[in-house]
Amino acid sequence: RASEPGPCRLRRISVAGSPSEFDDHIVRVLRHRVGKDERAAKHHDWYNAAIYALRDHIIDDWIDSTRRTYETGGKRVYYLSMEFLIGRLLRDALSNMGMTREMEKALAAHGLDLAEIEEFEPDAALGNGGLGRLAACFMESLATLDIPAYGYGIRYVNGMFRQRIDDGWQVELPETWLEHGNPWEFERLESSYRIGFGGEVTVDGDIASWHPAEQVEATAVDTPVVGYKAKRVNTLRLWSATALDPIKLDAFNAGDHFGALSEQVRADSLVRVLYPADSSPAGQELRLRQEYFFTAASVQDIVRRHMQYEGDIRTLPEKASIQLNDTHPSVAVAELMRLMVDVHQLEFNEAWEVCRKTISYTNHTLLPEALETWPLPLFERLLPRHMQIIYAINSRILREARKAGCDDGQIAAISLIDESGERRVRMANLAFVGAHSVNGVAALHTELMKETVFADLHTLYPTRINNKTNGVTPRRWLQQCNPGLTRVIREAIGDGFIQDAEKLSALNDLATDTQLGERVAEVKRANKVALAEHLKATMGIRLNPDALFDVQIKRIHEYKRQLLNLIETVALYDQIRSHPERDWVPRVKIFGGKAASSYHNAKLVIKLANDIARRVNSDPSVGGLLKVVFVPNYNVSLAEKIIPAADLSEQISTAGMEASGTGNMKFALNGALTIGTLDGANVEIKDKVGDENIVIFGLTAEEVAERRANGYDPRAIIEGSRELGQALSMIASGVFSPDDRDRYAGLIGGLYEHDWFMCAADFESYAEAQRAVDARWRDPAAWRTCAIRNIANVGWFSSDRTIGEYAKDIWKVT
Ligand code: HBZ
Repeated sequence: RASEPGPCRLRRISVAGSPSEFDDHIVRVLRHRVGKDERAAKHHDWYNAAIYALRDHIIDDWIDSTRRTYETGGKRVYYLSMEFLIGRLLRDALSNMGMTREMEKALAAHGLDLAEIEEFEPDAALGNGGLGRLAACFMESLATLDIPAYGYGIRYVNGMFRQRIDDGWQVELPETWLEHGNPWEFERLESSYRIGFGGEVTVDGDIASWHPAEQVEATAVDTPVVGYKAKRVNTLRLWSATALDPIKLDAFNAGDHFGALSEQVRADSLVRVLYPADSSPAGQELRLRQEYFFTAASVQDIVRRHMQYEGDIRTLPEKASIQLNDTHPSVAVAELMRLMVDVHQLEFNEAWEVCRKTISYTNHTLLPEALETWPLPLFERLLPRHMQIIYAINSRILREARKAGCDDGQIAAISLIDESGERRVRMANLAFVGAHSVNGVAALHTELMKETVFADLHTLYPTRINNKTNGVTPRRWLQQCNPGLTRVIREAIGDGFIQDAEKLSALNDLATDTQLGERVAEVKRANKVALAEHLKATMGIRLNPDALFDVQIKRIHEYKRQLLNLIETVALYDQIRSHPERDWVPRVKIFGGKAASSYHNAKLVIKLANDIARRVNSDPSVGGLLKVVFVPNYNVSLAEKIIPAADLSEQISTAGMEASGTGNMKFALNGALTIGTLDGANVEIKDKVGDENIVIFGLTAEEVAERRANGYDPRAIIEGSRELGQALSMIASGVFSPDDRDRYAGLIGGLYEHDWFMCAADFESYAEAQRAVDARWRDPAAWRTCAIRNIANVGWFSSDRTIGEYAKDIWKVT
């Protein structure tokens, strides 16, 4: 049997087993792989030894999983994503391997603390935000559900930038996560492919051939992804780039020392940085090159594997499902067609069938400015053969559309080429037509996809769009980040919920149980103390753990409306100063998030948060009733510390603009109350937890659209609200920026003029909702019941459920 231990297999150490075996293993690894003896080893050496030793165990399961897939000849899922925001892996791998206790004991034998060792691991920040983190949760759930899968992406040498706050301003520093090596990865030199760019296409009879002007080599670097209880270990395959001719010796010998290295420099640049914009495509040639580079390498790898085992490209859809995470890998449609038509000489129509049956596409945004398009001349210069294929696809599609009775307007909207100005290739349309399934990431988002960006394509292909509401892995986002709460839940209802999060619903029967309520509250308080200690140590700020911790952590974007939260914070500050005698609920307002480097208003919002924090935190008249904190360098590891400590989760985007959100799910799972708009997955969270266990405010998506269409006058609203007007004038007049009184004049002026994101329209209802939150807080027993009801009813938002739906409806894998 495939799962039988081979001769080299390590013996799995059970919890009951002797800790010294694993300890011996670590010490051996420390000597022979790290090259240190126990006495000379520094913390970092132990960190490496711990991971290498754990890895040895993982490898056995990894090899078993791979072998099992080959032997059963099952279908594989390929998740193509420009981003995988996996964060740290040690705790996740230990926990899913069931080896946390062994590791703790083994390290303790050397006077080391696992929690301390964990802090040495850099975050693998290979993503911007939700889209990249979703890919990471999906990889974990795929392994947990025992679905054979590969994640394909780019091994960025510099991931998401590190954010430093200098005098309140965001400063971007390079992320150097690979500086001290990466003990998790395996370079696979045998899996490498030549990726071409530019050049020309020749035709011989029916056969076209592309002769690229440049080529680089893509080499696979694999990281194991361990599922819960190590049922399966899948592969995250990230591509690195090297020049075919790293040093051109003739140039070098002729004295051109830089020119000799130019090819390698060009290759390096492909995998050097993650573009740090999460909503407006960079539109630069290097980005298109990155997209093609990783997509082509992945598709070639998939086709090679298929041909090696099946020998017939026409059976590809039976053995492979390729999921495109947004449009960044859309060019897969053209690349797969090119391989089938030009290399495997399939007839175009037959290839098109195979392509569509294999590929599916997930959309993550409706923001029109976020939809990727490429100038046609750039696309054609870089990928001339793909451009021809796209034209060929387009003519097929437009003929179909004509036949179906589409008018000129509809034809123009469906076309893969945007002809409205400078001609551009529409990557979303390419993905849509090249896929058999197009899904949104929350129910509302999916409906809006049908009504807005994809309205005409949806008319032509009415069954293609479907919904797959996002989810998060309960292993990382409950079990690992909140061991205290996990213990309390386990003692109440057993530990089935870790594998089947919907089992959390058993907590409903205990929602009013005083003892459970108190235990949940104790854990929350302990998590708040731990966060307060962390922020004391890292930022020097003192927080009262008995205050309400009110948290908004996510990318900084106008549609997410951190500004609305800040304006309300200022209004509250003003109120507390004016009426210090009232019974205020002490609050800590916690903000965190990065702004795209070129996003001026988002960076200004960060500065505003810091300016407000400085003023409010040093004002003795608020008497500690209000504290404002902007936590620098928000990332996955910080999320793991902050979310378990939150009382209130801010999910306040302008309705219709947040595709789903996934932070909203993590907070609720950890017992926070949500204050939010009817946007993205908030709508479904409300349905699950019930109206009385969430605080909803603001305009609906429909009302937002209606106001935008029929004229919206923010000035009138501002002038009609004393509280809002007062808060805005405090900000605009420089109360928080005495060193530069006009700093926020433009930002606030914009609210009077257009206020696209409707902060003014929603202010009053938001402020009222916040006071309703205060009222709830004053009744601790009711608050605890509400926290338990949230935990009990959001199990559905497990990425296991989401992946189960993809597997059944889209990929047809079991
Ligand atoms: O994807 C997010 C959505 O905003 C959020 O609502 C959703 O929950 C999440 C998962 O479905 N989108 C992103 O995070 N998008 C990006 O990070 C992004 C990155 C590069 C781009 C465009 C978008 O070029």
